[in-house]
Amino acid sequence: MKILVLNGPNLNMLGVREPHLYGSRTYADLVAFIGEKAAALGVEAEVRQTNHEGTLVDWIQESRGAFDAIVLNAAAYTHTSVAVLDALKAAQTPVAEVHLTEPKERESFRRVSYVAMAAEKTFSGRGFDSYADALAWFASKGA
Ligand code: DHK
Repeated sequence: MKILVLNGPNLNMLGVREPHLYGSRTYADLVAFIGEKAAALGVEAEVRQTNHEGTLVDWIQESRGAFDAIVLNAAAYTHTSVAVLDALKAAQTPVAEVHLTEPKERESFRRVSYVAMAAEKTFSGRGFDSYADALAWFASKGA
């Protein structure tokens, strides 16, 4: 099974940005963590990060037919991007939404999730383990 793991804006700043919320581990640590979890589950994970909404849209479109599933942390675009939602609907690649934090317990503007409108399931509030949970869920159900 091939899973595309997409990370949105500012996740490249992990380890530096608001460590009281996002932790002290870096984006490189996250990529290594996902690689280890994927190998243990026997799935293939390709991990990408961008700060640009259009790039996220391009990658979601390109996933169609090329990947079995998307694990998506669209970061701030989760709460703003109709373009990301439309791309997810167009691509029709099964999607799991992930977040390191629990957005619903933060500021009110984080309570809306456009990604959730297309995602099969949301995994949040468990730091890096939110990604592990999403990978394990796709691995167990066979995407
Ligand atoms: C990451 C972000 O950058 C925020 O904009 C989201 C998400 C939450 C996270 O918890 O991984 O609101």
